Amino acid sequence: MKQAAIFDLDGVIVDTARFHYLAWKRLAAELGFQFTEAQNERLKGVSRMQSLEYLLDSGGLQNRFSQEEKEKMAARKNRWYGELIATLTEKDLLPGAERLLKELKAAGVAVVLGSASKNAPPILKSLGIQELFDAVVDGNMVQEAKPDPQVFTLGAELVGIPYEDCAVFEDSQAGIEAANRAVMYSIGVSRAGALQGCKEQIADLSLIGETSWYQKILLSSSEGDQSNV
Ligand code: B16
Ligand code: MG
Repeated sequence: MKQAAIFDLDGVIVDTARFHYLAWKRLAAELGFQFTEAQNERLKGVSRMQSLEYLLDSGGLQNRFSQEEKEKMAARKNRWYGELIATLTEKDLLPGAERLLKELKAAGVAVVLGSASKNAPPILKSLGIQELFDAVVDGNMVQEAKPDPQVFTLGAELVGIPYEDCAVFEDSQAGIEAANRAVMYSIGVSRAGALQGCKEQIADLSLIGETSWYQKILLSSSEGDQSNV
């Protein structure tokens, strides 16, 4: 394998962002303030504890709680989130995700997961797509959260591909920054507005054919197959 495609999970392969939002909103309501979808954008891609800091900040409650209290709040949010993700099935895969993963595998591109989520393993299981990944990096395996590039660089190392031969698919600004810091090719996947600094952006993975990355990697690999016939 000469290339790797590293996929973020929440917001790229599956729409769990709405579940994160519902669970954080419920915590905000308990704490006595409203939390909007626009405020939730800042939480995408960042770790659970950093998300909690942003949430408390948006409610004007920063520096009010001890570490122990914050850990209890994050655990409560994660319990609610866990109840929501338990309902996921393969029907919740985002458009084009499964097809692209299979196509890449067939073309000999290493397929890697690079997610900040500590819940990634049960989510992949519910979606029934674990076997499509050559390597999985999740929030349990890294010390530094996005925008630190560790989640992506570890993924590249696990499949033995140089960073410059990796493309990263990401829906969050923190993730695009992490990919760029690793000097990987960053492809934004979002319909929620422009992601700053990505090399290309598509609304969802079903539109991958519009990217020059796809033309270069997948079309050239299938032309190679033809010439070998
Ligand atoms: P958890 P990704 C990220 O997943 C989410 O985008 C982010 O909103 C969440 O806070 C983070 O995982 C941690 O998730 O609480 O499940 O460990 O987008 O990197 O796949
Ligand atoms: Mg994401």
